Amino acid sequence: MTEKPDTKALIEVLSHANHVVVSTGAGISAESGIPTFRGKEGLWKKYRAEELATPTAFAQNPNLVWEFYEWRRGIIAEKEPNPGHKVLARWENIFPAYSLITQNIDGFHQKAGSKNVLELHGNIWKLRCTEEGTITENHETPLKKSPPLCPDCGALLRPHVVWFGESLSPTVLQKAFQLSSECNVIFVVGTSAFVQPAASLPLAAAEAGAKIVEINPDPTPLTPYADFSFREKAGQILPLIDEELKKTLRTKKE
Ligand code: BV8
Repeated sequence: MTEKPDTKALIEVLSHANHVVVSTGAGISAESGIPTFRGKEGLWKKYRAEELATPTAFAQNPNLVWEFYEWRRGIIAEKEPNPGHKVLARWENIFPAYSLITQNIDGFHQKAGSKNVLELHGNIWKLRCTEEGTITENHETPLKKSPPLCPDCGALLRPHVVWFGESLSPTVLQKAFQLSSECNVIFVVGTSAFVQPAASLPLAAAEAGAKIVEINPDPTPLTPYADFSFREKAGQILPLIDEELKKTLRTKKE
């Protein structure tokens, strides 16, 4: 049985932190009603996501891959960010330096008010021309035409997301590792910590001396490395941590 993390000690660390990084996965959006990948009703179950979220699947059957993304766009369009997203948006203004990195493509951190979000795997509301590489925003649910075609050259448009077997943008990846190696604390929220290279960010942070705070109802491969590991739902524990932090920062100001 893992002992309960010492929230007081965490608040003490946070109240002296110069740079806090938060790295999120699908679990931060679970309480908004968006299926995770590996959860009980996860995407993995209904679709073999790792077989569909690949360039090969798109080349072989763009209609099926677009059906998968249209289904997800439809769900995301009907849901709202939850209290966990909102706390992470508020934290943008309370630490001397703060960075939010996400594996998610749902855009919910931005919808909750976060201004600076480093999207490792792209965004489901962006489409990219498979010929010219031009990127456009499109929020139609359902799409007027599926699969969508480029208005300029007529080529297929694809979701502007990073598929399995595709490399992440080098600039985004370099930035993510730089932020992780500069921070004092890294929160890792709602990720099964399997998918690389995102799963390596907290280890890079720890190597540079940062404390790791994990928030996940289930243990993950990261749990043994975490300095604080909350077996909680993000939408519940983040508001509690935020309340304690507010009290401490208020007393510090007085
Ligand atoms: C790359 C966008 C270089 C698309 C995603 C062997 C062969 C080939 C490749 C590899 C290999 N080994 C490793 C790799 C690399 C591969 C990989 O990691 N594979 C995995 C399966 C092992 N990675 C890549 O391919 C990456 N590119 O490495 O380039 C390269 C190039 C060629 C060949 C080799 C290497 C690209 C990876 C990006 C893929 N795109 N998303 C889309 O979304 O459709 S990944 C996608 O899945 C997500 O973005 C996310 O990253 C990942 C899912 O993970 P999570 O977010 O953690 O979600 P999950 O459901 O798993 O977990 C949710 C967690 O939340 C759970 O722990 C649960 O307990 C918790 N939870 C539930 N409720 C709550 C909660 N937590 C808090 N509160 C709650 N309420």
